[in-house]
Amino acid sequence: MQDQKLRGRQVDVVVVGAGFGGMYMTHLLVQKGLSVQAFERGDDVGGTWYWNRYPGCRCDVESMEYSYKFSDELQQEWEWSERYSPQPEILAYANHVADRFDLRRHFSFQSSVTSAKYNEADKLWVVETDRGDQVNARYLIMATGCLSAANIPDFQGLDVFSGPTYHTGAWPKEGVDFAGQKVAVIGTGSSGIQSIPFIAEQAKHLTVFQRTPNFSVPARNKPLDRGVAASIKADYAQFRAAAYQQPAAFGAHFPRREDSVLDVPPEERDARFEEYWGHGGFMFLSAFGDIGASPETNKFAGDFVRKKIREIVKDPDIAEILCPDSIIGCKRLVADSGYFETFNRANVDLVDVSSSPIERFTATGLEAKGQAFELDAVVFATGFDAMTGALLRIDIQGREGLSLKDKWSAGPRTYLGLATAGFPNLFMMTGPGSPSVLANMVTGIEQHAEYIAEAISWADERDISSFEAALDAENKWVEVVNMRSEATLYPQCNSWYLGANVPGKPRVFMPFIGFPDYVAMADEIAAKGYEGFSKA
Ligand code: N01
Repeated sequence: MQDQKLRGRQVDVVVVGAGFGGMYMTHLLVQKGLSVQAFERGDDVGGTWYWNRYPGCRCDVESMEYSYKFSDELQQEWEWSERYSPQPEILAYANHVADRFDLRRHFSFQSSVTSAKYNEADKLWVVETDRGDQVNARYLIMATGCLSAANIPDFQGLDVFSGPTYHTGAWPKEGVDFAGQKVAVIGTGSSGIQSIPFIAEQAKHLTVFQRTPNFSVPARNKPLDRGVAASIKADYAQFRAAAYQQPAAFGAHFPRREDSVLDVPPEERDARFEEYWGHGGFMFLSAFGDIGASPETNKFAGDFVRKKIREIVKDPDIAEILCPDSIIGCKRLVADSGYFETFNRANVDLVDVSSSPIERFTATGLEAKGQAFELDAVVFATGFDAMTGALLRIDIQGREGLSLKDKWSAGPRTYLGLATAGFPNLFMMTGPGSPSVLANMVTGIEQHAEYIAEAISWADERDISSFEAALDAENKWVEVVNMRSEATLYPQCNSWYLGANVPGKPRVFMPFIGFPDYVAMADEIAAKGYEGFSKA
């Protein structure tokens, strides 16, 4: 952390965030000779992987894919140890990248950006932090992450609970020792499902409060086969290029089937599901081509997982509570390591709070379903104010004092998920309206960073000082994003993709579905002189 406040410093670009997005963005801009001031609220780099240190945290995109491809030296020299990387290893990788490309010198750490206001007369963004910094910049790039604004529901009496509480997305650096404790985990999304088996092993007793059962498939994590890693590295460019053509920018190495369940005889259907279940991870949803679009096929996939849950969980009543009756893949599928098996442990209880919510916290625990639960510690695995939360918690004002919060009061509106009308020279990395959370995040980040850096160079070469999404282009883009989601089953459940997990948040499907199509459309827009952006 630096001691000196930055007052009145002027730079070409302010970048907000030191996750994978902010780091690569900063690297590219500096390489182009632009002056950059970057801010980060944590005390070091890593973003998501800096904050999410909960036990069991690991990536569910495979290691050889969940990494930068911009530097061949980097991808050749780094050795991943497991099929799916654990959080400490990804954080070590982020630190390695920061060291290797000397990125930290551009960042002020422990500095949260509180406001960013566009000064139209000077065509400058005025950016302020909670440390009292004030920096002016021609461009503002928000690399604040899609899942970085923690959501802790407004539980009655939470302030009177005397024990410690933790959010999975803001886990203490020094770790937490639950040995001998009675612990509650609230929430059964990816973070809950990953952490529950580990907390169960450590705690004296664990109570899991589940509002909605979630579909989860085995990750089948294992040590990364060195031969496999070497063969990928022998032609990493080809491996990356194949992934780039996949709908979610990963998973080219295992077949993505195009046929429908309805095209194959029942015995073949089950064998297919079994094969994909055995492979592990998200590829389960690629066992048939229409799992995400056909309710009938989707039900077959869901039935298969429900059958597996009933086989794994010994107590039939608990198994029923754990069986989702929803659309598989509609909420984000989870890849787990021993999640359902955890409910066979004698020290684990499951409480279904789907029909009657947690009533209140007390000094010694919480009350739900008319019952008191004595607790030493509580883990909120309650997710995030996704995609818009990190942006809207900052007071961002564009032309004529228009606030982003007001502009997006009925849901986010962007052009390409990169820019929004009324906010010149503001770019969002992996913003709403871009593939973002429905693609390999690192690949999406690289594509956005390169696109933004090129757009700024292009504008600078033409002495363009104001580069802004045009309203009609934005309106058309929002329609495209909506149309693509409506062709799928995604809008039919209460997922965070729709903002449904945060009370009062407008219900809008936020990500763009289909990475390759997105890249093609974005490239065509650039080739046509950044069509749909107003330039002055
Ligand atoms: O959050 P979530 P997450 N009372 O929103 C429940 C990424 N990620 O942190 O479903 C009781 O999915 C809520 O219930 P419901 C990944 O993209 C990736 O787990 O809303 N419960 C739900 O069960 C993921 O999707 C990785 O009814 C309440 C849970 O809390 C995203 O982050 C690892 C409640 C929140 O689940 C978010 O995952 C971890 C209440 N009042 C995360 N409010 C990997 O790469 C909420 N809940 C592996």
